[in-house]
Amino acid sequence: MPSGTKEAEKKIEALREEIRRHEHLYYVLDQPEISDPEFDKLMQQLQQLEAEHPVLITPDSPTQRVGGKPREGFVKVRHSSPMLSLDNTYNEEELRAWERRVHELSGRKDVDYVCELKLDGMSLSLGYSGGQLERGITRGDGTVGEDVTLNVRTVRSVPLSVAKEKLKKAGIPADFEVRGELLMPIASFKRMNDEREAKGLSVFANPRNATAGTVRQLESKVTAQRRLDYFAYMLLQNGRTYFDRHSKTMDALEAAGFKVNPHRKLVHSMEEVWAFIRQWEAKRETLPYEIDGIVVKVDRTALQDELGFTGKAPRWAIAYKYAARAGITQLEDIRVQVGRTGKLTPVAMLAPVAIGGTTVRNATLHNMDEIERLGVKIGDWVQVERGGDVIPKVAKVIDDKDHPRGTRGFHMPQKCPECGTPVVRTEGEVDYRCVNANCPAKLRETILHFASRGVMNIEGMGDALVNQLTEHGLVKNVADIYGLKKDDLLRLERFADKSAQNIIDEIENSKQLPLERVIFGLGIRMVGERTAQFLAEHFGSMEALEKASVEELQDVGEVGPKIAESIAEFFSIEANQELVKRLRKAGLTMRGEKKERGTKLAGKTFVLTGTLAKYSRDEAKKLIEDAGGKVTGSVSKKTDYVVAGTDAGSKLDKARELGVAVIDEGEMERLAG
Ligand code: 0OX
Repeated sequence: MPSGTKEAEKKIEALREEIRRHEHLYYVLDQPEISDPEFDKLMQQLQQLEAEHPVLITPDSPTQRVGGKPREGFVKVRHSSPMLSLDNTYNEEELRAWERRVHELSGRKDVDYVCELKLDGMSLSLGYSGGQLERGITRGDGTVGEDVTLNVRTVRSVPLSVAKEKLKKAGIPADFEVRGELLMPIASFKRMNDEREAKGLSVFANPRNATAGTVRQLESKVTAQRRLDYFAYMLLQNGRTYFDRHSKTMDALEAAGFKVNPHRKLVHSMEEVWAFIRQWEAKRETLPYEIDGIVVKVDRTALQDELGFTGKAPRWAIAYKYAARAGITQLEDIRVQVGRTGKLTPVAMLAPVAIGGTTVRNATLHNMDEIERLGVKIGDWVQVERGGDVIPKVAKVIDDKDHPRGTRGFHMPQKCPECGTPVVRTEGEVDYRCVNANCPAKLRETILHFASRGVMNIEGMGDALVNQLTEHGLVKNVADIYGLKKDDLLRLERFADKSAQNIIDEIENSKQLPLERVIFGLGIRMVGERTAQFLAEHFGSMEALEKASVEELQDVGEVGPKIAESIAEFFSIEANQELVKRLRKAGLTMRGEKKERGTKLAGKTFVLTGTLAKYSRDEAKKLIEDAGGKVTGSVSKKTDYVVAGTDAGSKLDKARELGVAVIDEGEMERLAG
């Protein structure tokens, strides 16, 4: 080993330990001690050191969570012992019957139980050897599952390795298997669906489906972005339960650094079990993930073994399922709602039905694809579900002799239900949209966006004011904001002289904000903050932007064909042209500094893959774009260069397949000058 390497090795290992500690604090205990940027800095330091000493990279390094995709899909693997599922009970009587059977079969009445939340995800086995994570396997049919190791490694609450001392302290052997529940927290689920929707992709129906879909997709980088979580609840050695009590297993797993659900309780009677069930029925909505019931387990392993199992479920554990928050009702009509971006969402108008304590009158049908998937017609009886704080949705059509089918099919309207402008569906996209900037339904959301902090920054123009302004017809589009007088505001409810003047001042000040803010404020679909900035820099004026053709728009680094079309479409509409004209007249900034980006890479398209040593993704992107190049996400024949760092995945394979030039970051720097 060269001198200095020993030194580096020490430094690297210390850094890894520190990062692992912070990962544990953040992802397992939910008690971070440092900020995200501080954590990122540690990771960057480690990445840098590892890039300088690639021989020192080990698979359990925190930098090695994401790693390409399995070459031949998911391999089938036999479980060490069957992965059992749970029998369900739905009421107190059934639960008592289960207890009676436990008493009868064991010949004793003083049985200890552990109550746990029944997490609504999918069960997953983790194999560790010498303290290192070797394999993640799905349940499959219980006997044979699929090897999803590469994806499981991206789940931050799953330890890639557990230190020997830690295992020893927890009383766990070096070779062991953990079983538990993989799930997607509600917030991750919502964010993912929002992103998919924005991209015109189909949405997942619930977090459980999303979990299964995520762990079974091939690209581990995608799994990493989706933020799954894992709770451990079983510890095995050679397929057998290791500790003599389940409660000990849970404590030991926790001590070893696994995430174990804190909402568990060792109890000594069915009364206590019942109290736990009642308590969580009321509190389930407060959890950041979905549960569908409570699991009750016999605590003593010896007793578990005595009780054994039937078919696929143990006799020593039972699930108590909460009444599904679902109801059956008739679909009276389907109406169409228009959002800020003009997206048309079909909404089910239902005969009122009580679900989990609230009366549900409408539910989302997401989009036309979903309506087709459900095969739903107006007049149908449908099952409506309400999960977490997710909006109610139509889950399925009921089709039996008591529930005759409806007859009226639904079609998306050809004109916007609010303003009559013809509706547009871009090829290859799921959603239909109204593209009229003055559409009243879009108005409220559009004004809020325009006035918000990162945009025109009109402080005080929030929900309450915008509601009043639109209701009174004072603001019919964003240009009307600049015609508002203090008197107009004073006539509104609860408006004092001082606050009215403040708003007028805020409006006046917003005129000074740069061109990119105005472009962003227009709310052109697919034009976010960054794209707006690129457009402003490239065209230098609103006028030039308005006149740009779809081809010219694509000369801008960030802009692909879809965005270009969306922009051109926006400016082709007369109402939008009129709007810009009025904003100009009101004195908003319509010119900006044209920033000449370099031309060394003009017309060249790059794809970045793997981890670069000197640059973050964003930095590399900026370097290329500043030199006039363009960075896209996927490799095609049109790609000029693939910049590959360490751990480059499928994009590298694709580049080789297509004969696209593969370069390293040094070469990238050289090209960019
Ligand atoms: C859950 C959950 C699932 C152990 C033997 C049969 C079922 N969804 O939260 N399964 C189990 O236990 C296995 N426990 C749980 N908490």
